[in-house]
Amino acid sequence: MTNTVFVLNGPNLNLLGTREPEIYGSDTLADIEAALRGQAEQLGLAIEFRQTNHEGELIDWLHETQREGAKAVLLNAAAYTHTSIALLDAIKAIDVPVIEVHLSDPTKREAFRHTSYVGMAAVDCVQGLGPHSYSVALEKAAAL
Ligand code: CA2
Repeated sequence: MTNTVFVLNGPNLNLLGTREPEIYGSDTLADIEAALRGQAEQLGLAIEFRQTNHEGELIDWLHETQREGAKAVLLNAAAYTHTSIALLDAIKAIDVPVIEVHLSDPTKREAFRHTSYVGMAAVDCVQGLGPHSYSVALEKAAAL
């Protein structure tokens, strides 16, 4: 196993910081990445930080984490969280532990966000803390 933690971000998160700050805060994804890199250095971890708007690419990347022997995955699958059985199957198909991450708390929002397919296979979940969700999730990954 390597000391690399993959941080995988799903659709529309490239637009973070541009809209709905009352829900998601005003940090951009680049801000979150920078903070996480600093924290990872302290923890002796390497970070592979990515974002895609494509479901299949998230699945390819999950498979890649297995080939690369990643320590863990932090996964904010965004809306695919609530729709993608393919993502659920991909998480179940790898041995790498996946921690589900959300900026907001989907369980306190619309009913269609209450189902998480990612959560059915993830080892843990951190949500509702804004960008700090990523930081708490990285601490949890370090402790795995
Ligand atoms: O709270 C989260 O992190 C979510 O994963 C964010 C997703 C949403 O579908 C999930 O239910 C919860 C939405 C990501 C879209 O992010 C944007 C933020 C600001 C501006 C545009 C997109």
